[in-house]
Amino acid sequence: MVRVITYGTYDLLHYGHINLLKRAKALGDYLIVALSTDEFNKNMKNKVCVQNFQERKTILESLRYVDLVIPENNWEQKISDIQLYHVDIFCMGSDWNNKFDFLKDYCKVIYFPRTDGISTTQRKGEVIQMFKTSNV
Ligand code: C2G
Repeated sequence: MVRVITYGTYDLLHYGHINLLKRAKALGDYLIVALSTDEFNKNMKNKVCVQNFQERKTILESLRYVDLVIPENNWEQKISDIQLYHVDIFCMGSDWNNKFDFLKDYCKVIYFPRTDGISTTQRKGEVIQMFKTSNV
């Protein structure tokens, strides 16, 4: 069984996220997503999520591509995660190109081209704009 892991916030899930998860799962048989906790997002990633950890976890667990969701609490847990879950392949989108090459000592490292034209930040802006221009 080839085990794959990837990390992220996955707030306001969109097709860029799905493209990543689909390709990640296609690398092997079992996909683990290490999902950034609310504390990690707030304190270390300077991200404020629309959806809390439990909501984002529930959504990811419902996807056909995802087999297990674990918490991402800090930047330093990747090596221990890879060892603990016997991971064969680590993958991320290309906005993280080369940032995790140090993991090559522990497993295969793959960066997928990021999906253009979509981001959670863009989605937030679109919703704000909608409310500004409509009279809802
Ligand atoms: N992604 C993508 N295309 C997009 C948007 C995101 O391929 N248009 C990918 C990212 O490259 C990442 C994953 O989807 O691999 C999740 O994206 P985010 O939720 O933005 O994750 P991020 O904040 O980059 O957290 O330790 C690593 C961090 O937790 C990664």
